[in-house]
Amino acid sequence: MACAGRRSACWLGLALCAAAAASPLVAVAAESGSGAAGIRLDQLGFLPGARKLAVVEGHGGQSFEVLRDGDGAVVRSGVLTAAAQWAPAARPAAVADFSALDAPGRYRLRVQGLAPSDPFPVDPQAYAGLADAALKAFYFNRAGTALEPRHAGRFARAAGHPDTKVVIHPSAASAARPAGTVVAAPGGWYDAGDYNKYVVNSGITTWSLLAAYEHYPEFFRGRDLGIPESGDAVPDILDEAWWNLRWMLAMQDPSDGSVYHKLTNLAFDGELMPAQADKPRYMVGKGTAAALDFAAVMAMASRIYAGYEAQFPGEPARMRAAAEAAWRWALAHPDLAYRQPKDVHTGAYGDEAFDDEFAWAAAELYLLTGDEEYRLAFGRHAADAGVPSWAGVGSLGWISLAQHRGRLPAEDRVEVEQQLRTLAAQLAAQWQASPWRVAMQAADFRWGSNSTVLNQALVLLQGYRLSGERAQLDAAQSQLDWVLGRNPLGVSFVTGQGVRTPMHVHHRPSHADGIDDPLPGWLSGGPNPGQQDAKDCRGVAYPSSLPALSWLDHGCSYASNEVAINWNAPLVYVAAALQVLTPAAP
Ligand code: 9MR
Repeated sequence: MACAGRRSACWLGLALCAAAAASPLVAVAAESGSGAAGIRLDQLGFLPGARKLAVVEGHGGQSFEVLRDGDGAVVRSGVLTAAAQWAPAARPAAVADFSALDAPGRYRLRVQGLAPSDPFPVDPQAYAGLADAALKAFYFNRAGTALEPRHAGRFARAAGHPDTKVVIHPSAASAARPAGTVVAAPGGWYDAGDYNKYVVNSGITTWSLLAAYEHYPEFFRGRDLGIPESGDAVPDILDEAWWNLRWMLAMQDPSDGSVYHKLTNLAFDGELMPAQADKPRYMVGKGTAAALDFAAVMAMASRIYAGYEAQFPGEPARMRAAAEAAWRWALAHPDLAYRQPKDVHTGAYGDEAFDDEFAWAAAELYLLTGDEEYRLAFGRHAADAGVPSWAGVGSLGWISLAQHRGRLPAEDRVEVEQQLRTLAAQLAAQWQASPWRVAMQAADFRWGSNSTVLNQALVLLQGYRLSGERAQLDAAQSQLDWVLGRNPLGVSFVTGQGVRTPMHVHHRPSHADGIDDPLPGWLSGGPNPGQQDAKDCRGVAYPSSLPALSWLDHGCSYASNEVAINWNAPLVYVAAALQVLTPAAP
């Protein structure tokens, strides 16, 4: 991936500009990396009934106090757990539990010998604004449309990437559409910090948003995101998802049901605004993963938008037909991996194993059609549930089946519940055993680690919904806490949400718009000791190579500080789910 410093002044001389570009945040990280003591907690605070934990790092204290912000009155006190070493950050950590604090207000934590914590609220709507912002971020990544001031405010911009003249690349040619054919596939979301559009990653992303709606419809029905469709008869989350679904439909070759792998440039765009980035665009590759992810999403969307037939006339049927055609194509091409052509240098999203995609698509098609063929296919392809990722989508099928378990034969219902409950129990045990109270293990810190944190939470929430076991809800809360500041860097990883937030995400419009603040509501990828961007970040040192500290708030750092739609989608899910599921009282 191409990389550049965030500001144009940094574009040419990363080594020279490193010191100037290092935000206060990097200074905080470096200090933390050297073993600074401190109190880390969720910078957006807590719902009154939530489990409320903070972590005290690198300190021998035994007790803590909760102060009311403002007059400093001590409203609670408690005992810290014994400090224990946590390998991913190699620092001792002790836990403060102040769950009984349930009166709405603003507070700080105090431990003798340390600076008081950031102020934090206890608020019955603690995560509603977060869910809105994380969803609005998708609007900010809409391709092929101008963002108007009344929806985008100071982030308004001209349209780019119309994608009305997309060239079929030789890797995607068919008899009906030979290489060089020009087709249209406008709309959709830019994938991430780059301006390309990838079907595989759109798959899990769109599922996560549609699942959020399907699981918590009341929460989403009432919300006004300030997008162009706000105020119509459709929940904004479904309007936003439709922006991408309409594009995805155009990614299918109508002659045979196959699906293009991606719509991209040959190489990544420079650090330009969309309207300035006008390189030719291509349909690149076809494959089993794209076809099955497409089939799964279209089947799910057909089921959900059937409730809005009046607003989307004919679309549920069109999506069903598209899903079935893609499924049939995949049956005939069950093992076609995407291979990056030599002249193409954009993201690969390559996958070699397709049982999980088959299982997911079969689950969604079964729920849509009730056809035994799909139930049997699910049984043939499904493996034990795991934490979802763009390459590992089998659990999305388990979760959709669980949502509709009342319609399943009894023995299937038992199996579906058991799969998700077993995985959630395992994650809750990891959470309980961790000195940081987070389910993440050292090996989980890879590219996009913050999305792993949130997808673990998403699974924990399924366990809680099925079993009512409070520890699973508490563990999910802790995972969100991690992303919002209860981590060894003391950073809330969501732009604009919290006290110390990323300022230099790898995101082209955030670089190129000339506005200091990044686009709001975006989750930074998170600590990644792989540091695959080191060659593009010359002169800008990561603060640490430890798994949980290996993060760099610099525009060069696509491996730790990019944003991506598949990382934001579980943030929307988890924020909404905790807002809905957390009991009113502790
Ligand atoms: O999220 C992807 C990560 O799992 C891979 O390790 C990485 C390298 O292949 O690519 C990530 O996806 C990127 C995609 O290829 C292009 N758009 C930006 C994505 C996030 O960095």
